[in-house]
Amino acid sequence: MKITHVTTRILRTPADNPLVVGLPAPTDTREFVTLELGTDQGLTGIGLTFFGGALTPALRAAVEGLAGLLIGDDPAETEAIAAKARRAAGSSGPGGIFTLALSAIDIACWDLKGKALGRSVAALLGGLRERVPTYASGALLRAHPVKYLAEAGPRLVKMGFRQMKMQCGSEPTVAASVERVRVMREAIGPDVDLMCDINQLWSVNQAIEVGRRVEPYHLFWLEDPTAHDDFSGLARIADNLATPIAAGEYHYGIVPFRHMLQARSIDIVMIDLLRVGGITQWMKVAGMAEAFNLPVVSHLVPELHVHLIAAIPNGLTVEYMPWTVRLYEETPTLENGHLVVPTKPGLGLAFDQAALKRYQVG
Ligand code: SMN
Ligand code: MG
Repeated sequence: MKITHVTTRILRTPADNPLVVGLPAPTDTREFVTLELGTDQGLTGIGLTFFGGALTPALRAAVEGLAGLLIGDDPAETEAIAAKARRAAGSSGPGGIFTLALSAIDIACWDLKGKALGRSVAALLGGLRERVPTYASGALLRAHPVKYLAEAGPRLVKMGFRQMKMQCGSEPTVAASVERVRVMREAIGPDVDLMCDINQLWSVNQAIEVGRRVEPYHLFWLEDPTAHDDFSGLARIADNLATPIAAGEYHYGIVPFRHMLQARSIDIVMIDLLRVGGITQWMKVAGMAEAFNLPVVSHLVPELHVHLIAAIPNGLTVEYMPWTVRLYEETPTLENGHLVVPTKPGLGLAFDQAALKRYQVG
C-alpha cells in the first residue's frame, strides 16, 4: 500500500462541551487540524491534531509538509515514517508543533493499517477488551460555582457516568478547595469515582496540605497537583498522600515519562495521544508504565483513545471529553459508564462531511 495524496483542513468549533448544561454558551472557539491520507488501494486514513491555538495555520502547514514527504511510502511502516519525519524536521521537535503534526500522521497510518487488514486498531494493538470504563470530563470546571457542581454531578450520574472529573486549584483558601470537594462528594455519593484536576496550580506544599484535607472524600486521583515537570516535587506529593497522583498529559514524546517513572512521581500515567507522538509512541509509554506496574489513562479525544485503553493490560479509564465527537459520523457508544470499543476496520470513524463544511476555515 502506498500513500498517494494528502488532504488537510482547519476546523473551528465553539469551545463548548455537551456535558455542561444550564450555563451560558462559551464565546471562544477551538481549532483542529484534520488529515486524510489517500492510498493507491483507494483507502483513506484519517487523523486529527490540535493544541495549535493561534499557531494552528503553522500546525496545519507542518502536517501538510510532513505528510507530503510520505507520498509513495507504505503507511503501515509507522516507525520508518516517524524516523523520516524526525529527520525532515531537523531539531524542531520533539516538543510542540512537530510532535503534534507527527501524531496526526501516525493516527491516520494506523487507521489505514486497520482498514487494509480489516481489523480495528484496538484488535491490531492487542484487542484485550470490548468495553472500557470512561469518566465525564470538562463538566465540573473550577470556574463553575459550587452550587452548580452540586447539581451537575447527579445529572452526570443520570446520563450514565460512574466516574467524573472536577477541577480545583484557583480557590482563595485551602478551606474553599476542601469545600468544593466536599460538596461534590456529597452530591454524587460514595460509589461514583471522583477525580480532581489541579492543572499544575498548586505548590508542592499546597498540594500536600489540601491533599491531606480532602483524603476523607476518597478522590480516585489528584491530577497534575504541581508543575508537570517537577518530578521530585510530584514524588513528594505522591509519598505524602494516600490519594493516587495522576500526571503526564503535558509531556511531549516518550522520554519525559522515563524521568517521571524513575522518580516514582506518579501513581497513574496519563498519556496525551497528540503530545506523545501518536499511537506508535503512546503504546511505548503504556509499556513503560506496565513495567512499573502502573495503570494508564488517556487525555482528550476519547474516540481515538478508546482503542488504546482497550488494548493494553494496564488501561484504567478513558477521559470522555467530547470536544471532537461532533466531527465524526458516529462515535463509540456510551453504555452504563463504559465506552463500547469499535470493531469496524481501523479507527471505525469517518469525518462528518456536513461538519467539515460547517466548521472548515482557511
Ligand atoms: C485539560 C487540559 C487541556 C485541555 C482540556 C482539558 C485537562 C484534562 O487538564 O485533563 O482534561
Ligand atoms: Mg488534566
